[in-house]
Amino acid sequence: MPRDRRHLLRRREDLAILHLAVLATASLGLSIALRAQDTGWRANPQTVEQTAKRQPAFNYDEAKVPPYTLPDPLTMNGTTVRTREAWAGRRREILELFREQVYGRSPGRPQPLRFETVEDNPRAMDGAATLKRIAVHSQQDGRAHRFEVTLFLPNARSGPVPVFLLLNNRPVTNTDPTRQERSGFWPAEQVIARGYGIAALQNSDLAPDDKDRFREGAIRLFEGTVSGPRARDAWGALAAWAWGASRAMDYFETDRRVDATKVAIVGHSRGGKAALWAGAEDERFAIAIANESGEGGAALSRRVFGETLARITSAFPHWFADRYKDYATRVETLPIDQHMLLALIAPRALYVASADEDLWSDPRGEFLSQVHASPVYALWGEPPMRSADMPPVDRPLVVGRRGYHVRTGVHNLTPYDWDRFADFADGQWGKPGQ
Ligand code: GTR
Repeated sequence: MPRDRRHLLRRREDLAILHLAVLATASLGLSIALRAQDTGWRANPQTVEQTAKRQPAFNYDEAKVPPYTLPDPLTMNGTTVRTREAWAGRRREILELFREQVYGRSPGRPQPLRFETVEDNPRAMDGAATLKRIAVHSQQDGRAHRFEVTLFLPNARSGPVPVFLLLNNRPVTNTDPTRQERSGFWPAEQVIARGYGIAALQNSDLAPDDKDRFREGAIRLFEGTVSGPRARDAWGALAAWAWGASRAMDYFETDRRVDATKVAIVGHSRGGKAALWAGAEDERFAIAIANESGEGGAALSRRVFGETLARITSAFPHWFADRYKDYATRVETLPIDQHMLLALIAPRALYVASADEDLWSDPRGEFLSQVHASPVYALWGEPPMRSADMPPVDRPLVVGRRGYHVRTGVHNLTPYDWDRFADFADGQWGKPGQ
């Protein structure tokens, strides 16, 4: 790796801000320097104090983040990739590393795969939307698996429409197709009013979120059993949820009312981790959106702040390939870090979101993944996100095909977040017409 590049990757984000401040002091005077320093997000000291008190075993002090060196997404075996063509090969290697070491290897599309329309109601939401409930039937070696996709399409638009697909990790009532229950977690009316389709699948239908039962869905379909030893790179629950997203995409490709070239995969927290993996594995997703995805999602693993690899692999071993836990106490030996997961989305659009009080997910670490994925996006002439660009709360930042915001409040997926996702999609695809 060239020296200047290593230096860039090693330098700490606060140093970058300091650097900016020093430059500004030299050229423009102290007041601007102070302003430059003040603009970006900083955790509220009270939140830091309270969080640290609640979880004394974890680091919440920015000053105590030890220096770390990230692997360079563009460099492999001493060779640095400089073109999009060469990136295709490097991308395959990185994808392989994530399969082997982190999320496990997913099977592809099952044969046969069949879609059944369980409900088709053109007068849903008081006539504002068409509701479709689709059962996705998979078969493998005489075994069968079924899950449902709930899809609302805006009646105000004709022709194929772009769709947001949520991997729902919360109770199924959050995505109630009858709309008797409504939830800010999946504000379907709001998204329909913006001219987009909105869909959801229930993660637990693909893999129950339980370390003893996670094989009882799509994994059993392929492996034929829910017990006994497995390969160390066998797929975990996150990959099974992402696999479900790809099967929903298989359906979208058959529905003339859906523009399958404009599907955004969305997830919150553990669902956000899975959404990123779905976006990495399946290049048909045009936008990937990870809300407060934290450790194992957008947050850099080597940055010791909030949740750690050791904690996540012991609390949720079923989310990952078994091999991932080998890095619990030696995260610096991982051949990848999460900025490289984000880089796998390139050149497609990518939105990362954090919440001000959700320090467990490490907002700055989530933003820095975007920063360090920049050299890969640059292969398409995309402008960089720089560490000094971290915006303050509630001030979304959009740089070319990438976006980021840190919202006021706690760990959750909210109507505010959805409105920003729709803004971002408007910017990428143009505002939906009628
Ligand atoms: C936490 C977990 C996080 C995040 C979160 C969630 O307990 O440590 O990584 O996934 O759950 O999904 O809400």
